[in-house]
Amino acid sequence: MTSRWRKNADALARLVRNHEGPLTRELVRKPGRFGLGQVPSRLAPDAVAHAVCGYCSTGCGLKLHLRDGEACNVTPDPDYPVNRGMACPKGWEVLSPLDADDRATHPMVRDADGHLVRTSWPEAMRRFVDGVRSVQQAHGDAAFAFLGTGQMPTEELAFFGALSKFGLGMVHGDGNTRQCMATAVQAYKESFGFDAPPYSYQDFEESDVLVLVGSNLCIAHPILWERVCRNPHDPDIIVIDPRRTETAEAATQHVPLRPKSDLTLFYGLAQALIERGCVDRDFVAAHTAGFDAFADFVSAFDEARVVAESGIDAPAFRRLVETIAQGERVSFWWTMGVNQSHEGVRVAQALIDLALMTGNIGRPGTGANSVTGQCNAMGSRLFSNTTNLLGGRDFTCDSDRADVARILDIPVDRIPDERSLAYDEILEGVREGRIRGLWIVATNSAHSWIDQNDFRSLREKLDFLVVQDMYASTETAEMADLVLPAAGWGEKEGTFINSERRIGRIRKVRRAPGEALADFQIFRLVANAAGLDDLFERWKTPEDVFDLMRALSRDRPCDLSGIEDYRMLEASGGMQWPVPESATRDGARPEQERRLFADGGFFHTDGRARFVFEAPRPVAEPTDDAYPFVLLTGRGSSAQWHTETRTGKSATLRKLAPSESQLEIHPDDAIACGIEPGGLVAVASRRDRLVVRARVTTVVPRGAVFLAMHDARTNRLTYASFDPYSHQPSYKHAAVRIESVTDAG
Ligand SMILES: Nc1nc2c(c(=O)[nH]1)N[C@H]1C(S)=C(S)[C@@H](COP(=O)(O)OP(=O)(O)OC[C@H]3O[C@@H](n4cnc5c(=O)[nH]c(N)nc54)[C@H](O)[C@@H]3O)O[C@H]1N2
Ligand SMILES: Nc1nc2c(c(=O)[nH]1)N[C@H]1C(S)=C(S)[C@@H](COP(=O)(O)OP(=O)(O)OC[C@H]3O[C@@H](n4cnc5c(=O)[nH]c(N)nc54)[C@H](O)[C@@H]3O)O[C@H]1N2
Ligand code: SF4
Ligand SMILES: [Mo]
Repeated sequence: MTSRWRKNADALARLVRNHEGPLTRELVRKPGRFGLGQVPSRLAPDAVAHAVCGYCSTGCGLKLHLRDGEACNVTPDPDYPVNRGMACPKGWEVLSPLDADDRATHPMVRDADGHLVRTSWPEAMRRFVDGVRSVQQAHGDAAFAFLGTGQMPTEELAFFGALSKFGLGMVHGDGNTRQCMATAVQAYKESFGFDAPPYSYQDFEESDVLVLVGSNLCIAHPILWERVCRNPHDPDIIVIDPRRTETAEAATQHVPLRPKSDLTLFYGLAQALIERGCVDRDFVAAHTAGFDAFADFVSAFDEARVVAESGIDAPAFRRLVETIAQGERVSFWWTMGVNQSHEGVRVAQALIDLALMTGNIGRPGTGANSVTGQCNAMGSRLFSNTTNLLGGRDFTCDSDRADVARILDIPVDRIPDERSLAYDEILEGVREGRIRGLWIVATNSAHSWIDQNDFRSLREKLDFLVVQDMYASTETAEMADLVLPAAGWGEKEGTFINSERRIGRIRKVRRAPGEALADFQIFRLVANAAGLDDLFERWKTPEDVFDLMRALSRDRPCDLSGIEDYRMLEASGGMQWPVPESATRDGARPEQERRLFADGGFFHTDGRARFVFEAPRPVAEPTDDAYPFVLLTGRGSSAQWHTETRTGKSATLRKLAPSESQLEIHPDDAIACGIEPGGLVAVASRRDRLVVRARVTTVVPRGAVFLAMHDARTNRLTYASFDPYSHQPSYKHAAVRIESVTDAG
């Protein structure tokens, strides 16, 4: 091990010397083993390292330019198959947030006076283990739960989930992917038999009709939009969104449907396509089940009903039908406008139904394609060990548990035989006193969860709250009893899985500040402090865990077993699952861009995809005379990321983002409410009221207003309702009232 970067490690060694124990002895003797104060010696000091970006699920390849062994600059990788030399502002600025002043640099514990004060790692670990054990002893093992993320490497997610459940005896754990992808997961599982987004980004370039539903690609996935712009077929681009977003503006057709009327629209679309004879009968007969019942069901959705319920006029609806009917390679793409809905699973499945019935799947430029959100949402779906058992398995299935026990070489009774509660159910457990402790890692729940006033009221019901984050200043860290300082992207090793199922590598090219440790190393410390070294004997490095993931995925739809090591990944420009061993035998390599279902075979045991459908349901909080507007929320700009703990620390990104949050409101509504452009306006729901500047614009339709989620106040207004199948929060519908306020008010 190189000793060049020992300064921090020596400081730590001094700090922990007084707390001799098995854990601290190793930290003191071999701090490098925990990655402390070091960047990998394998990289030449002035080399260029390659890594995928740490923000969105596009997964752009970046070149990290090193000086004296540490990254000092970033450029997009021209050879990476995803972005081909492009990056959005967040990618260019990915290093800046690492240098922020408010990084968590040492563990902190809440003292008797209620202040968070600095402590040592050994003491932090003691507190951690005591805190977990005392809750579990008093209230049972299941009384401690965890909330994770789609923003850590898969190796860390797998370790976190395995440690919590198989090691510490927790039963319930979920993550921020519940807020994001749960709907797509559920939809794919029911329709295809496995959670498998079928596409490759090449499909953006090969379609002749692209249908983007509830997806503001220009803002949220700018480089995917660039891929659309490279499409040489002069495609029709249809954006289905109540707002005239940047993406809608750039499209060839904007379908401004009424919020939450998607299901009626898509069933009506299916009915119109059936009437026109657009069904691919051969495909439907050979590869699907349930079409006749579906056709029968949608016959009630005629044009008049679509027009009445969605607010789209008849000519616009006919043009939509016509465009799709004439398309030879039609692709359907959806994001949060679909997933974050009270009936999102059925809406996603309506898009899958449309693709299946028209035979638009498995061929170039087609598909029913969920665009993921966070850099590793896909990794968390497969390996976070939360609601699915590792590798997309089922906790309640005896043979699945036996497989995992055998592969990991652990006793099978270490694996819970019940399904984990979802995020919302875990919080209900807190409310009812069944869950008394939470370990929150890499998600800022106290900003991002729906209905914040309610969320915050639950804090006092927790006996012990641990928050593990890069920053000590997040809304959630400030509520914690114990804060564990984590290294971030760029300060650790591992892999992410992007939207098109591509596994890409991230690299350690920076020292983490102070005593912050990679989450992986924190999990090792926890395992050690809890006396679980034997159980996690094989989990020493991220690459060890990658090997376990290969074994866990063998012969499953998400097979990674053919990826021999990280080097193979890097040399191939990332690899899309599945990569079975046969695909890389004797030096062979799979094609660089691949889609699923080319052979029409789906993952249900009979090989057939299912048509799934259900009658539309009313929203949970409809508008009325007192609260006449629909509040929509979402991404504000390409320079802002979620709760802004990272992007808010880049001066460049701050300049690219609005200087304060603004309420988008239609000019007619502004006039009716007496609101001036740029004036202050109060937005009130039944839960709270906040004052913001008005942005008077036709981006939003009459009757709806929009607030970006980046403002911590936005979720004080949202209404906590959920899709019943996916438990995903419906962030994009709450009833609000608008009032003008004077500048003094
Ligand atoms: N710059 C930036 N990029 C990001 C992120 C970020 O925070 N900042 N976050 C990442 C993550 S985790 C995610 S999940 C993605 C999200 O990416 P997107 O889903 O594209 O972003 P949103 O703005 O949340 O929502 C998309 C659109 O849904 C529309 N919508 C609202 N209600 C409805 C409806 O009822 N029907 C339809 N059809 N549309 C509706 C909204 O008007 C909005 O324009 O972005 C990723 N990329
Ligand atoms: N109103 C409204 N609310 C929404 C949405 C919406 O559209 N509208 N969208 C929802 C969606 S799709 C999402 S994905 C969520 C996102 O919600 P969050 O997950 O809460 O958002 P982030 O700001 O990305 O939080 C990630 C946290 O992890 C920390 N972090 C980053 N990297 C690391 C790491 O490597 N290790 C550790 N330990 N910490 C790290 C960051 O500092 C930050 O505090 O928000 C949801 N909330
Ligand atoms: S599009 Fe996404 S992955 Fe690409 S540079 Fe921007 S944030 Fe990073
Ligand atoms: Mo998300």
